[in-house]
Amino acid sequence: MDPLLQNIETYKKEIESFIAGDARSAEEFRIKYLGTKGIVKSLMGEMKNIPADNRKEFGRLMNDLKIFAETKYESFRETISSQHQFAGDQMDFSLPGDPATPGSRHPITLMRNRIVSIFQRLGFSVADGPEIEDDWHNFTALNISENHPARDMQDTFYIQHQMEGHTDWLLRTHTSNVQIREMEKGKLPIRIICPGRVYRNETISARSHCFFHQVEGLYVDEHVSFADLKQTLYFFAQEMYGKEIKPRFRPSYFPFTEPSAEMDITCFICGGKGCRICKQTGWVEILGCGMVHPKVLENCGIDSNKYTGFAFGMGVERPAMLLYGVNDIRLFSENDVRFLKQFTSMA
Ligand code: 2NM
Repeated sequence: MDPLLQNIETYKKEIESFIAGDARSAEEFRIKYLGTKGIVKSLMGEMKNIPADNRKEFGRLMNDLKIFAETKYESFRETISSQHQFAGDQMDFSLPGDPATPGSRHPITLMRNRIVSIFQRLGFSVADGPEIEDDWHNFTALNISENHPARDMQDTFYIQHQMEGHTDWLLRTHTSNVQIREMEKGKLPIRIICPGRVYRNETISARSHCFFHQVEGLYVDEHVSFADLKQTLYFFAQEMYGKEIKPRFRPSYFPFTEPSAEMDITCFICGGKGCRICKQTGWVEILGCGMVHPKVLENCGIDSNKYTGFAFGMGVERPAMLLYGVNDIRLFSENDVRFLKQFTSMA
């Protein structure tokens, strides 16, 4: 047999056993056998060297070989495109994309940011401090006496541990420890807003939890007055609850302020007519406040004859429950994404 015909047989066997599992090896196959410089083309070029008698036979075999290779190549393409829908030029750009699943801010974070940003616009800067605190910064410096009920085991979580040479550690019951630490630094004036988590030994229910969030504020300078306090907090309340609200300050008592007051606003649900939220009174309490007690200033090394200050504190959970319509405080700490993702688009 003519060695060229022999060759055709060999290539046919080679093609038969060729395996192309992906687009790249299918393309290698195409270039090797069917390309412009491929085997089929170059064998065709041998036609002129074939004795005239054999040319017809050679031509037939070559045609078979070419069709054989083309069929094989087509079958590779079909298998690959059914296996890899997205491979190379098989990409279908009309298919919908994978949905993006962005996270969302926690409702307590949203409410805290809302409160904090109002005070930032008034020139307050954010300060923070430790949640594990000593007796001095949480109680004593704040003029809270040794026998005050807040110090009771029933109200405060104490920590049984010796650190930094003493054992009177506790979980802070308010963020006032941050204000004490700022005043102790001795740089005046001070205008700070202190958001953070606080702990109280309370029975957990739909309305109260053993940890929750507070925002407290402090302004210390020469000539800071109760009028400054009222105007600052009135501005805050209007930004927070609506321009139409009216404020009211009721005398109150805190060991760390004198005088002390509770601030109410006309109910932002019923406008003061009386409803379930304001318990038919037309008023809702939104925060506690007062002029920093001279003893507290002196405890922090500030001259109370030269400087005065006002301070205030409010919870974050209660306004979050009222404004976002949440009826159980425990939802905030259960981290159920079905609950949390509802706040994606809120302020
Ligand atoms: C409140 C109410 C009134 C307060 C006082 C101080 C400090 F450290 F300056 F003395 N920090 N926070 C304060 C005053 C907190 O929360 C209801």
